Amino acid sequence: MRIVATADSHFGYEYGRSSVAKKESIQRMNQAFENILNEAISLQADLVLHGGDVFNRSSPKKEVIEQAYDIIDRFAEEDIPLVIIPGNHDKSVLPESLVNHLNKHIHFLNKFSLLDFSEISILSFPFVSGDPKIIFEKAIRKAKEEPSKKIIILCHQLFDGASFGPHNYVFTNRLDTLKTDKLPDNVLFVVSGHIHRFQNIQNGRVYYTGSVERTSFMEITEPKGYLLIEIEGDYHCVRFCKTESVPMDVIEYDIGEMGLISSVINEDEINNKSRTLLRFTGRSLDANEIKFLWARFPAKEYPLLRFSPRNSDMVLKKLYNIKKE
Ligand SMILES: [Mn+2]
Repeated sequence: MRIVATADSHFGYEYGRSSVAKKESIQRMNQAFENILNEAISLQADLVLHGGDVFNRSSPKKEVIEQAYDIIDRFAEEDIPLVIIPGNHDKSVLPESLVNHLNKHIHFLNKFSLLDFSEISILSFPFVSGDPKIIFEKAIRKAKEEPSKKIIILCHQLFDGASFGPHNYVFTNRLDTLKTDKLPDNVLFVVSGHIHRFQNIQNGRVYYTGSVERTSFMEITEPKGYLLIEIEGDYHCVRFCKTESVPMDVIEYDIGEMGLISSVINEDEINNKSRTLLRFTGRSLDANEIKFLWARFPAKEYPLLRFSPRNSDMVLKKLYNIKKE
C-alpha cells in the first residue's frame, strides 16, 4: 500500500505589496498542493493524507474556497481516497460547505475518527489548542482497543522535540506538546501538520510533512515536499520527496554602528524577482528612514520586497545566516 502525506496547504495565503503579487501567491499555494496530488496520481497512491491548515484563514474568501474545491473535485475523479483534518488556521473545523462537499473518496474529518483502509487504519482528530493530552490519550486508548489494526495517527499538533526557524527553536515540555512513549506497537507512527518544516522526531514515531510551500521567511532554508509511505506486510518505509518551492532572499544589514541607512543599501544586491526581506538590525529605524524606504522601494515597482522593522520603536537582532549560492 502506498500513501502520500501532506499538510499545511494554506489556501488563500497572500504575499506581496500589490494585488497582482497577492493573487499570484494564492495561485502558487494552489499549484503547490495540486502538484502533490498529481504526484500521488502518477505514483498510483492508494491513499492521500492532509494533516490540516487547509485554508490560511478560518473564513476563507469565496473564490479561495471555490478554487480549492476545483482542485479537490478534479482529484476525486481519480478514485483515490483523500483524508483531510482541520488545523489551527481552520479554527479546528473546516468550512461547513467543505464538509458538505462530500464525495465517497473525500473524507473531511471534523471529529475524532478511526477510518479503515485496506492495510491501514487512520486514527485522527482535529487540532486542539491549549492542552491536547486528553484527546491524545483517547487516541492511545482507541489504538489499544484495536490491536489487530495497523494504525497511523493523523493530527495537527506540537510534539516534543519539534524544531523550526532559522535558529532551530525546539519545542519541549510545554502544556501543548505531546509525547509518543505510550503509543502501542500497532501504531506505526504519527503524521502531523502544524510545523512547516519536514522532520522525523521522537525515535522515528512522529513525522511532520512540512507545508506544501514556504509561507514565511522563517522557512527560507527548508526544502518542501511530501511524505511517501510504503507499507507491505510488516514492513514500512517513509521517504521525504522534495518538490519545487519559490525562491526567497533575506538581506540583513547591521546598522548598529552606522549612520543613515541610505548608505548601506546596495540596489544591485536586491533581486526584484523573488520574495525578498530587507532586515535592519542593531538599532531602531527613525521615522525618516522608514519614509525613505517606502519612497525608495515603491510597492508598484517592488511588489515582492518587504522591509523590517516597519515602525520606529523596534530593535531587531540578527536572525538569519544564509549563504548565498
Ligand atoms: Mn500551518
